[in-house]
Amino acid sequence: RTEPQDERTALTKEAFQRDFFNNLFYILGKFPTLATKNDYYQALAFVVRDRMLQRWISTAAAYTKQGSRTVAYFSAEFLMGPHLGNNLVNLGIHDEVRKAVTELGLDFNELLLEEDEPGLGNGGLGRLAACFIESLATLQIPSLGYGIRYEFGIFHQEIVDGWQTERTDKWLRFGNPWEIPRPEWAVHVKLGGYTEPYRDEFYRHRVRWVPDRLVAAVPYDTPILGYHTNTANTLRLWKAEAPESFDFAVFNRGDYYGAVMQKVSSENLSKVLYPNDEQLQGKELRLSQQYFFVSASLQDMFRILKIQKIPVERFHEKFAAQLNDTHPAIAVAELMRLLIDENVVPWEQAWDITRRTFAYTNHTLLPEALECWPLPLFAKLLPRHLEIIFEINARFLDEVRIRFYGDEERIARMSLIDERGERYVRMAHLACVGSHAINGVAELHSELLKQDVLRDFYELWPTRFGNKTNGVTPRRWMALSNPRLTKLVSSHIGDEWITDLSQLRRLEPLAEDAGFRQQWLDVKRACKCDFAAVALKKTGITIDPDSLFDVQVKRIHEYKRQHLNILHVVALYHRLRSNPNVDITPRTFIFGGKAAPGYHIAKLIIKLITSVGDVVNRDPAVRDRLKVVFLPNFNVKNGQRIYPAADLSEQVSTAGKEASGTGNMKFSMNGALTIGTMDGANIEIREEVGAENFFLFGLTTPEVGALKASGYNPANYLDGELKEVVELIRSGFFSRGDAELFRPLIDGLVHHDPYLVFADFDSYSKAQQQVSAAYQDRDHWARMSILNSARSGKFSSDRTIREYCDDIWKAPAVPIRLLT
Ligand code: 26V
Repeated sequence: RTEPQDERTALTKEAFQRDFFNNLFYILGKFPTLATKNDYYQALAFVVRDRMLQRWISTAAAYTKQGSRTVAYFSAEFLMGPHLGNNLVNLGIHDEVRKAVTELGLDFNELLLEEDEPGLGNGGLGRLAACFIESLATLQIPSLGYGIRYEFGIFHQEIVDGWQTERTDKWLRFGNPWEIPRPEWAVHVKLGGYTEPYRDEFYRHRVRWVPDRLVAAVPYDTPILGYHTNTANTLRLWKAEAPESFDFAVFNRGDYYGAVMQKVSSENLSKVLYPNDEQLQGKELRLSQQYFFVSASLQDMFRILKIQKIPVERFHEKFAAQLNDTHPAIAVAELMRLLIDENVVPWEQAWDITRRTFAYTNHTLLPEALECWPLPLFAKLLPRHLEIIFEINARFLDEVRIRFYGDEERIARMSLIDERGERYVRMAHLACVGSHAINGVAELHSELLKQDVLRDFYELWPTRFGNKTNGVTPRRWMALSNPRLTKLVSSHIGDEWITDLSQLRRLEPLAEDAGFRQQWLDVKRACKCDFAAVALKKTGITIDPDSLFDVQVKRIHEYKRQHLNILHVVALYHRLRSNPNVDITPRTFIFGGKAAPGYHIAKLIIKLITSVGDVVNRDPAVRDRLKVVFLPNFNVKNGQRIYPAADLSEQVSTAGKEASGTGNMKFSMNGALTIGTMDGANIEIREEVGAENFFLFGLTTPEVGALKASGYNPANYLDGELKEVVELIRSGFFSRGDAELFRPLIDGLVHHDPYLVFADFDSYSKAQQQVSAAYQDRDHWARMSILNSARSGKFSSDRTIREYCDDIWKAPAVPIRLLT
């Protein structure tokens, strides 16, 4: 019997209420007087989970029976954000459940906020993975997300005295109702030790890897619902545990305490997510994490082949595996090892299977972000993989040698091993060589990959390169986070836009409808009021919902140029102080984002933002016309409240540095206008919404290159307003007279300015004047805002995933019939 008991799955308000109390009693062991808000949240979560399980089991049964072609999305990060609201939306029971809960006298939104979000990612790359698996489910594509179940996700940021401080993210503290552990499918992952050749029972030459450590990988499964479909796919995250059966005594004869310590250290593997922009090179634990989840996932895929009775030689027909950046690139060597050493597949055939299985997405051009592992470390942790990589490299370089006769420099550049000094394994090269498709994440980025970072590989295999412009899911980023806008839009064009975002185009004629424009502005204002309440609660700062909300939320990084933004804030302040009656558009500058804990300049940028805020917000001469808010702990949950409230989206990276950006898309969908450079997906957003609805500024990528080549000297730009701004900061005006505090930041700009903040300042400042003028004409602004949203259809992750499916994965949809 696969039939569920229908009293646990009925979709009526009465059933929701009854099951809610049953869960409080039977699962949480509480009664209302003692129940906390979190207990109520969990009781509700289990109401919803019960209603997902039939879909989940039906989906798994269909895929197993049909042996469906399956996408395996390999990612070290999945930045899922809270599940409850999204599951309610995708099940189509959001409003009914809200009513049921409200009727019980509980605050529905407050319960949703109780969920500790799984912040298992740093930013764009991890959030992209989350949008992708949601789109895959909505498009009914069989797929598995494979990653790590970090016990501690991205750190929690607090602002103390204007500085960022980090606290550990204890998201599992109260348990996680969305996951089901599957210890019966645990696998062993080997680490360290040595290799030795031997002859098997058929006298064949084989290699044995004798590890010095084993770690158990236990899968924890979370269902990922498609929107209004029966599909519920699986996110499978691995937790590291000490293996039960491993005989440590063999390796630690008599050393009982040593063996116990090894057990403890096994569990460290999935303990914590590394923040990016952190010096990772040489961090053995990070490489261990990568290998841990990749090996566990590939072993899991072999297990699935076996139960579906598919021979290992057909691995690539069953699975398309996507490498989300180079973090899982060791998969190329691991699949080779599993095929050759454990399944006795000959090298040539194993290599063919491997290449047909993998495709690689690059997410950054920043040279410091390209992963390289010191050879000695690699050899110590993964001795067998290093041998396999040497063999892959030898064969690969033979191919290069023949194609580019005599070009030894090219061979050194392309080698999987960097041998210019200390030797390193180059993970991006391993990913390229082991993949049949390679892509960037926006048009410009994909072009720059071909011309720049991966140029040699492009010259060798031009047809393998392509572009897949990023997208975001309209379910979370509109339907869930902006119910007012959703209601307004659906009342005019129906609700098909939620799964076919191009239909938003049907709003275009309504931009000319004065009544609609007023409704549009009313929605925006209501979202701004909501956010103002959040900002007041979290920062104590009162903001005016009628001011222009100018927002920059993203990781803090020099290339993203939050300092360009704050310099402009200081310039406006300076104008106001120099001429108190100057007519300026009232603005609220909202910042949010985390700096990597070891990235000192990024942390100093946060301190500068909060310090400027402290002065500007309190100065009576400003008369509240400018406010600066740094909203602590920017994460998915906060993002859901910020994007709908924004008037202006700051996308101001140095041209050529931001691979794509995805926040830019969330803003535009929700009716914010963009002030931005010709970078990443900004270019494509501008192309879609029209140049007249976008505030462009700054140097282009070729101009950046030319300026740098000609010997950029930032001091040449230090005149006029910029000079006064810099002097004001330097003087200690924003640091209680401490002229030293911001010195590293200011001196860095004046003498080096690697991201051309000064070169772009003037152009930025002029574009900001156009923004201010445009905002005065409310009617015109409303038109532009509507058109931004109406023309954002391209940036649905459904479109992106369709392209991956058609061009790379060749994975057809498999509709699910519910088992009854
Ligand atoms: C990593 C590191 C590590 C060492 C120091 C500097 C550094 C800088 C960045 C990174 C992260 C690289 C991967 C990443 O998150 N890329 C982001 O991917 C998004 C999704 O494709 C894209 O929208 C962002 O533009 C891109 O920065």
